[in-house]
Amino acid sequence: MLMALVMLAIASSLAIGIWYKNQLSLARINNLQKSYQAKHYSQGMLLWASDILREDYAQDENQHDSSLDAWLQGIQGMVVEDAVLSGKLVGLNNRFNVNNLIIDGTKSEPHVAYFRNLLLALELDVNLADKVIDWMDADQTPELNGAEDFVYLAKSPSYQTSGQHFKHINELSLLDGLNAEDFSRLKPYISTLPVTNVATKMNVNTLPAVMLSALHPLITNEMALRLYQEGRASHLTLADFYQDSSIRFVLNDDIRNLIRPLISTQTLHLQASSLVQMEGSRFLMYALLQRNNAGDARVISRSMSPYLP
Ligand SMILES: [Ca+2]
Ligand SMILES: [Ca+2]
Repeated sequence: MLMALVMLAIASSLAIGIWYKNQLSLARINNLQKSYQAKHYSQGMLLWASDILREDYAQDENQHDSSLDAWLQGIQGMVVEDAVLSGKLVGLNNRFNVNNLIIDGTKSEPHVAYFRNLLLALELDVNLADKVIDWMDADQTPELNGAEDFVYLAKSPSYQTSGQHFKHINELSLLDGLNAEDFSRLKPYISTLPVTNVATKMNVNTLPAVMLSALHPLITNEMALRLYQEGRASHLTLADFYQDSSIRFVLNDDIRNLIRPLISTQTLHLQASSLVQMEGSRFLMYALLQRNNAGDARVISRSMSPYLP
């Protein structure tokens, strides 16, 4: 009798074990199916984004972008077969791309000058520019106020410079002399977009006033605020920007040529985010898009976390 009871107990625990295992693999398959489906929806939304961006330039003979553009509205809560989809596009050319400081292996002087002005305007240590350059340049010769490996190797724990462009904005927190408070002050104004032999440009229509004033010491805070137009600036071309009444008589041709390589009236880099909601699961995905002059966007990279903080 006792033996029979023990056998029954073993058999039923085995049965429960098998049933549990089956349930687990069913749940796993279900999850896998869902994430596969979510990926497809997210790719669909990227196609939608690239259509919208192409259409945006097709309908605009000046092919310019501002904070008033329709593509900024995104889509919210679109119901499809088995999911609810939301998608959003955010322009990234409203920040200074620190990777522009080294173009094609060489220091880019207009960008170095701009970054120094920006640091000054933000009341941050201007020597940081040299440290950013040393972090990226291939040599071990420090800039005047820079820091190469010997500075970082002396720290505890020790580490080294990367000798290449920044991959993520948080990498800057490793820079010598940049404390957490200063880094959080700088963070909203910079990006780490990939560059090869061509610098990325800042869209003057989407730059905050402090970044406009950093373009040149002759642009005062008052002028920058008028240029900014409370975020509604929408200059069609750079010529149009230079003709703005607030700076027209201040910037001569030499100054205009000096800052021309830094700026444009286009937003060519964007972050696309997609949220797919399916029976209690949420899938949030991000992609970095680069647009060509015809407005066509291609995906440079994908990520499960946002490109910008
Ligand atoms: Ca270096
Ligand atoms: Ca160096």
